[in-house]
Amino acid sequence: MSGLFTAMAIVKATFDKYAGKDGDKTTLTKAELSDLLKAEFFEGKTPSKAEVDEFFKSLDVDSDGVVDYTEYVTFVAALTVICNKK
Ligand SMILES: [Ca+2]
Repeated sequence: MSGLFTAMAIVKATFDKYAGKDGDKTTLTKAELSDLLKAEFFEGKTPSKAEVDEFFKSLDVDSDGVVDYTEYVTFVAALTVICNKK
């Protein structure tokens, strides 16, 4: 298994882990995104409501109130570009 494939599997598994919390595995709600950010990006610290709102707004491209897998993957890809620039 290549490193890139492993990375993609992790990206997908992370989405599934948080998206399934409310019974709908296809989308992330704001509460689920908050949990994901807290565990995966803020290392256990709770992000502020303003930070969650800002993340959610930038992820929810079509403004339907939930983040679907395509929107989430777009976000991860953007993060990868940012990391590459550093
Ligand atoms: Ca959306």
